[in-house]
Amino acid sequence: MSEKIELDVENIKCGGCASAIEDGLKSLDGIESIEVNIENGHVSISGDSLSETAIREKLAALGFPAK
Ligand SMILES: [Cu+2]
Repeated sequence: MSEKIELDVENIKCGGCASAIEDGLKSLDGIESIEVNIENGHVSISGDSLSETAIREKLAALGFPAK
């Protein structure tokens, strides 16, 4: 079943940050789409059987920890 995870993420400053997040998260299981708002650091992730823990760990490893 499709689900959505919404996170507020630190350190997002430009399109390069958004691309790094999109590329990094795409490798995780179940991810269908990722939307990054550069203005406010909001990240919306849609997919199936998402693991918020795995997503948070990946974001932290990329240098963009979720609040
Ligand atoms: Cu950037």
